[in-house]
Amino acid sequence: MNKGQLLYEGKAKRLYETENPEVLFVEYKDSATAFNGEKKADIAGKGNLNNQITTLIFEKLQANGIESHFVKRLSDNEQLVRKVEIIPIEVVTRNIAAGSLAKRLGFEEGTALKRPIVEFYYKDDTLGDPLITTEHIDVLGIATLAEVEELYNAALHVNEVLSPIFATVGVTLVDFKLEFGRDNHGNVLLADEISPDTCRLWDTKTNQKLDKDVFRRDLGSITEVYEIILQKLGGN
Ligand code: U5P
Repeated sequence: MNKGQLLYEGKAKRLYETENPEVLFVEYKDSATAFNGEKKADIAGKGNLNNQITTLIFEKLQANGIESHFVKRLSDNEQLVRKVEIIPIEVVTRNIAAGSLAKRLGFEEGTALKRPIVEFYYKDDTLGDPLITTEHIDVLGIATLAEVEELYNAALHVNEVLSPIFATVGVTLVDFKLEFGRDNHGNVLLADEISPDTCRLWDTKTNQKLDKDVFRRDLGSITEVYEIILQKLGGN
């Protein structure tokens, strides 16, 4: 499968066409960004780590009956995925209060929530990815109500599968962000990546942060902690 024309360059990945109109080539970049792109750095090896971690997670989800756009990993920083049109909603699921939930509602970071919460954010850099309700999504025509329900249920299902996978290797899945897309037939499919860039992962015993908060908050080397996650998930 050859890399064709560059279709899209995001903060962490580049997407290329292939000769197959249903399949795209994804290249993971060695860049880290936070706070809507205000903080940026090039971090050697990060693309490789996220490509490997995302691969392992999508494979584990598939083994548990959750399909995604993932087709296969091709190299250190490249993978093939099914082509979808991304729905501009970030679906965030939370088990423990942290990040913007702690900040916005005054929860103490680390407070266990009595049940998982699913939130929707409108993916729009100029608006700063605001929290958005089901009604906003419907009225703005971003997705149908049936699709919103599908995203909600899919997010909880992913949480049910991933939380115990992380728990058995001593990691707490605090929260995570998912993205979905529509394929050529209009089916909604889990897409993008699932990695320490898009999840909060805490060492269950020590509460050490093993995710992008290490970069956001200048807590040390992110490649060191991403490497720990990769090892724990069975990578090498
Ligand atoms: N998140 C992303 N991308 C974003 C915003 C948030 O992946 O643009 C992830 C964070 O890494 C965290 C979760 O795991 O969504 C909730 O983030 P926050 O709303 O607490 O900042």
